[in-house]
Amino acid sequence: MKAEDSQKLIAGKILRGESPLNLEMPFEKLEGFLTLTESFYVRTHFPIPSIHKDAWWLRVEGDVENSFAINYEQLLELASTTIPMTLECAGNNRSFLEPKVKGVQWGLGAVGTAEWTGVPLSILLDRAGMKANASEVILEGADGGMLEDPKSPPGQLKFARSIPIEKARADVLVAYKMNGSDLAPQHGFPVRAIVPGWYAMASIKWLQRIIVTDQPFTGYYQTIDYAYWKRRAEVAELTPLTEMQVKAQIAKPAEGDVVPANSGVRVQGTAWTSNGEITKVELSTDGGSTWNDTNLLGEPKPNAWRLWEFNWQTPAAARTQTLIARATDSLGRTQPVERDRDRGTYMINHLLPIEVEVR
Ligand SMILES: Nc1nc2c(c(=O)[nH]1)N[C@H]1C(S)=C(S)[C@@H](COP(=O)(O)O)O[C@H]1N2
Ligand SMILES: [Mo]
Repeated sequence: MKAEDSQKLIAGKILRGESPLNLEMPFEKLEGFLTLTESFYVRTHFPIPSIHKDAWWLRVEGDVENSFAINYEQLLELASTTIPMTLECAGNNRSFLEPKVKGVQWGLGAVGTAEWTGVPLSILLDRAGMKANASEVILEGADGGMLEDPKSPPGQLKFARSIPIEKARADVLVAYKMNGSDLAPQHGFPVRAIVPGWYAMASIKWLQRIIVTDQPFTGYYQTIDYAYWKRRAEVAELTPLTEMQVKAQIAKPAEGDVVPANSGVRVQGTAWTSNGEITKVELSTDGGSTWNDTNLLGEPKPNAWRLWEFNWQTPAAARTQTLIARATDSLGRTQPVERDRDRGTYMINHLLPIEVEVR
């Protein structure tokens, strides 16, 4: 794979699309455990809705005893919690797929970690009182429009996704702060969902409606887009994407970088998984022939990435070296060597070699 030379930068981020707006963090700019809001990738499907917080209401409805609406001021009065959490777009790393596939051509930077502050969704669900048959919660954003995809519904469509009741009650946040400040418009102002451990399409921005239901939700972004082929008795079924897959990424050095020969070079990156923690990140500097354990930094935090580093003693002679990182988690899961094509254009976590010039 080759570094792209002609990347257009907007305020330090790689422009992947103007309308809808898609911006990627150059991953070699990794700042530390937390990603600054101004560096954080942006993924939108429709124009960013402009919502005044005084005019915003969140409705909780469907299979509940008491449907209600809550405004911004009232939401901020409820008990809140703050957690660091990694958001990764399900299409992160797509530009490395061979053969090429459709979709935003993300490199390494459609991922970031921020501190999110919000009200546990369970508090709102308890207030509404879910009926006994409730099985899922649909989260709907205020953004929408018409799509050209012949498989999309004709007319207006809103961005919406569902999560099972157990997950909704467990750790989902109705968030109004990112890294200690009000959400920025592009990140979902005034309020977004934060669904820990799941690919970021579930973390609905510009949240305006929570619909409790006893039926599996089969909306466009649930079953046609953001779905993959899962085999049951060898029959492929379109299955909504859910949890992030275990992955390590190398931030520094970056693809094509020149590093000094016969020197100590610090290789740095991040690794994450869902539902467990990262227990090991290995690094190969010889294209996968031999592997070294790297140092995991800091403490593990649920559903947030872990920084790692390795002090690489570079060879004395000038040559191209291939670096590969490989993460393993506490559930014994590790990254596949080969791409599973049933995953379509999503869930890209097979091993990704990068080439570095030793000079
Ligand atoms: N309402 C709404 N929510 C959304 C989206 C969207 O287009 N509309 N995009 C989703 C996708 S695919 C991703 S990767 C994340 C991106 O969040 P960010 O822009 O804050 O990084 O938001 C998710 N939530
Ligand atoms: Mo995404």
